[in-house]
Amino acid sequence: MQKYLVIIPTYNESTNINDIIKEVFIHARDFDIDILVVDDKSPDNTAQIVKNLIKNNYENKLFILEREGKLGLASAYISGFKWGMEKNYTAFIQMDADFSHHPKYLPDMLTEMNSHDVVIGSRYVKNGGIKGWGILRKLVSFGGSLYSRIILGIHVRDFTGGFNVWKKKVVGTIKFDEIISCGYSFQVELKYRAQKNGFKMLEYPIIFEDRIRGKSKMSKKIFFEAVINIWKIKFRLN
Ligand SMILES: Nc1nc2c(ncn2[C@@H]2O[C@H](COP(=O)(O)OP(=O)(O)OP(=O)(O)O)[C@@H](O)[C@H]2O)c(=O)[nH]1
Ligand SMILES: [Mg+2]
Repeated sequence: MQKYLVIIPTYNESTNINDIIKEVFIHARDFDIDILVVDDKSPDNTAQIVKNLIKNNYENKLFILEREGKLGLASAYISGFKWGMEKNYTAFIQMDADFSHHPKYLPDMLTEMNSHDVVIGSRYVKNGGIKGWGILRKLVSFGGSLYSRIILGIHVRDFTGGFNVWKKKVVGTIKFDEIISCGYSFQVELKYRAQKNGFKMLEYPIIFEDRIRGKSKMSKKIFFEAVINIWKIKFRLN
């Protein structure tokens, strides 16, 4: 029996976290699934909401890793992967807390894992797309994937997306100590490493919807870090 771990990093997601957890369990009810929330000491008490859910609804199904402060998306995922690798999970799902990655896609994405090592929730394949973003944000995102694709010379259409499923054996090949990225280029780096290691990848179409509640953590600093890191990924990983 396959056992999956959904890893949800959070920073100030108190308006979303309760609903996203419930919806994940509802949509993925035909799968054996646990959720790990990795919270970076959110000042809005996201962690407390999760702890109440653990106590009242989802003991032994829902878990929380509480970190000392806002340490970034990449290290949140690395902590989550490390936590899960020591346990008996067959695959890991990365997703945001803000409903941009809708849990309704989980059953189909998990079914595809029967014949693939990595499934990427992809906005840039047929039937995929984005709702609610202005032209600038769309350009930044699509440009980011195109930029990564050209520089790294690898054919992944949605390089920057953060809704992905990874088999344990794929995560097992990633040396966490050597990860270059801190923020959003982490997604690019993981996909590049997996592709170079010859794993079987599928881009499954998703409609990404802009968050309705809570605030984005995307900043200019994070954006420029990603632009530079793609070059580091190219030269250090060859
Ligand atoms: N633990 C942790 N989670 C983070 C950090 N930065 C962002 N997140 C979470 O990572 C997910 C993605 O962040 P978002 O702010 O939605 O970023 P985004 O999706 O690129 O931007 P928007 O589309 O504008 O929402 C969300 O669940 C955030 O709460 C961080 O430093 N630490
Ligand atoms: Mg988001």
